[in-house]
Order: sequence, then C-alpha cells, then structure tokens
Amino acid sequence: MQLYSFFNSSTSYRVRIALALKGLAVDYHGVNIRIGEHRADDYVQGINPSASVPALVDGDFRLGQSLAIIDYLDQLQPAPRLIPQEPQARARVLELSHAIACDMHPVNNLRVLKYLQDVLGASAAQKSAWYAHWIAEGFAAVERLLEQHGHGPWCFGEAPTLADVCLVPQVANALRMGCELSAYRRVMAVYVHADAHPAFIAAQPTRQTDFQA
Ligand SMILES: N[C@@H](CCC(=O)N[C@@H](CS)C(=O)NCC(=O)O)C(=O)O
Repeated sequence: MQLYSFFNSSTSYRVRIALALKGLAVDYHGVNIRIGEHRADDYVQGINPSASVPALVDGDFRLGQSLAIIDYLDQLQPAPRLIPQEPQARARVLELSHAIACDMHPVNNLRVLKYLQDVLGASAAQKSAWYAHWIAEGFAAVERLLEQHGHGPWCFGEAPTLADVCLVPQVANALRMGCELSAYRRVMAVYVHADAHPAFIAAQPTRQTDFQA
C-alpha cells in the first residue's frame, strides 16, 4: 500500500497511527501542502480528487478521507479493532471522533485559514484568534463527552480506538499552534497516555521522512 501524507497534517497523522497500531507497512509519499502539492493536477486526477491529504492506494484502489481510510484498514485487518462492532460502543466512538473530525478540524484547515487571510484580509492575530476560538469550543465539547462517557486510560476503556486516533493529532496540532489546553483535563490525560504508546510515537510528525523543522 502507498500512503500520501504530510508530516504536519493531523488527518494524515490519524492514518499513520492506525497503520502503526495494526502493524501495516506502507510506502510513504510526502505531499507538501504548504507549497500546494495537493492541488497539482496529477495528484488531484490520479490520487485524491478532494485535493487533500491523506490518501491511500491499495493496488488500483485509491481512497481519500482519513476516517474512510481507517474504516477500510479496520475491515482489511480487524486486529486491533479501532471501530467497535457492538452498536452502542461503535456509536460512542464515532460520536467523539466526529466531534473532532467533523466539527473541529474543518474550520481550522489550511484552506480555511488561507481564505481568511488572503481573501478576507484577516491579520495574523485575527487568524490565531479564530484558530484558538474553535479549538476551545471543540475541546470543551470533547471534554464533556469524556466526562459523561469516558472511562479507562484511553477515551473509552483499556485499548485505543478511532476516538484516540482522532484526539492525539488534534491536541498535537493545537499545542503546536500555542493553544492553552490545561483546562481540558480528561482530553490531556488521554493525550499524555496515548502519546507514549509506540504506535502513536511512530506516527508523530517529527518521525516522518518528509519532516521539516
Ligand atoms: N476530511 C478530510 C480532510 C482532509 C484535509 O483537508 N487534510 C488537510 C491536511 S490536515 C489538507 O490536505 N489541507 C489542504 C488544504 O486545506 O488546502 C480527511 O479527514 O481526510
């Protein structure tokens, strides 16, 4: 399999964690979204019509969208299962995962921040305020979800699920952007626990072949 990824992309980071947890090896292709490689015609036509990372290529099967990729990997290699099968456990994991992947990530995506700056004329300070605002809203919701339904050292129990796979990259991204996260006690406890796991370490941005300081 081939993975198209950018070291600092949180959605790529999700897929890297899932691959590492499952012990699946891939050929890694760095796509530098800072210089627009994800918008190049051959990438959009040949790899990912969404013009984003990550993308997975398995033979002649091409797939974008990190959650769809992780679901595909879960079907291909169920151990360890990241999306539970029992209906309520599955719904709970998807609820938290979507709070991050659908509510938090899209509003702070590169193309949104670029639009704010390049088209709407937002200053660097306004862009940072936007980013911090949506991080605070989002993690407050995730904290409440963990408070009401979380248990164990991971989001839900004694083993990682898709919820942890989404949480860690989103926290890492927010910390990199200088956000203060100590108020989200449960979020940070899961982050600290998960970030010490070998699969989560292997997936970190600094460990990728396309990493740039
Ligand atoms: N919902 C998609 C989002 C993919 C996405 O937008 N990835 C970001 C990097 S984290 C990207 O490629 N951004 C490029 C841009 O915004 O132009 C997924 O989960 O894969």
